[in-house]
Amino acid sequence: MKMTFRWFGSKDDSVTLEQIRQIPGSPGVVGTLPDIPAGELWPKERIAALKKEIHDAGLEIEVIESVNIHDSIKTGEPERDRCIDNYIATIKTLSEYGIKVICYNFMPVFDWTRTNLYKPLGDGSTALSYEQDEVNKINPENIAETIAKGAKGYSLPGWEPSRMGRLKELFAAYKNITEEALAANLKYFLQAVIPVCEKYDVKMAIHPDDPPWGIFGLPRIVKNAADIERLLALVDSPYNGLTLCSGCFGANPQNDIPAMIRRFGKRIHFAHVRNVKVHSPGNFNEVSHLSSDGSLDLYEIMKAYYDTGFTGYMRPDHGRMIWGEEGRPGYGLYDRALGIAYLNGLWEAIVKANRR
Ligand code: DNO
Repeated sequence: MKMTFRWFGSKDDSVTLEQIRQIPGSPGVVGTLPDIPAGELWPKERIAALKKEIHDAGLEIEVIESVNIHDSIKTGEPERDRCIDNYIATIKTLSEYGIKVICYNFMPVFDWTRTNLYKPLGDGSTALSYEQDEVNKINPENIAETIAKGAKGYSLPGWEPSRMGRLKELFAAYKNITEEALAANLKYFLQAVIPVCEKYDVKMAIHPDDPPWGIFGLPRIVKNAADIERLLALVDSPYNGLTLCSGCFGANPQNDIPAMIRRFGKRIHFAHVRNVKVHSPGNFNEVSHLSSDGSLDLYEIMKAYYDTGFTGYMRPDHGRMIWGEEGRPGYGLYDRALGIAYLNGLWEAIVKANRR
């Protein structure tokens, strides 16, 4: 297991590389170039500069989260071929700079969605939360403005800025896209990129839909074990793999995370490990990583990774805002650093217990 920490770049992140380096174990960096719109080529100089900056700080980068997928690829419009060509060229360049895993998602229009970015948890900390009733009240075409109002100058942390001004147009484009059509479009994309990934040794790791159920009437195809089974079969190569996000899948209590890790272990290239507290169907909030704070048993999750011989990349995931920190919701320094320390502690104990 290789521990990592997500970083959005010096312009877009309140956390510095120097701070990341001081986290116990100096985790690897999961980087990105957030200003490059989906569908465009990642210029070689930008990738080189990102790698140099991280290296100069004494850290490594082997994972990108994300190279986003243009909507024409998801909807199957003619523009997709140009976007796929750019994606392929980007994979090749990333491989030249030592990138081993690319995390991406195939969610229509919105990446992860929450209804409150600052829900008070009662101990003075805040965390991201989701209430289905609130989502049901939202007109999705105005959702960017609705949610941004509560976001203190950040747009919703995971969203792709280039899509936010085009919501009406995007909803229209997905009007007739069923889950089957979306899966067929994913297959078209994977059939084009996976041979390149095999040649250049870069693994694709799809992120689940967050939350793992349909929202705003849009199709979603990465919600549960049955969906994973289907997507891994679209192109049956180890390079067509998963980002298994425990907190995301775990928002639906029917998703048994340790069982999913054991079942799909060999195809999991990137593990996002965090906890979540589910209150009732469709309602949850994020919590610290500690098992007793949420609905998931992080020991059982780490044990499942150990038992399957996991050698991929792992990172703590969304943290609460604690100790007065201000930053990108879910992506502050303190609670994610506590998360790493806890995950490393669980891992060390499991490794040593199994040696005896
Ligand atoms: C949420 C993240 C996601 C993820 C993308 C991958 O915190 O895990 O936004 O980066 O879905 O494309």
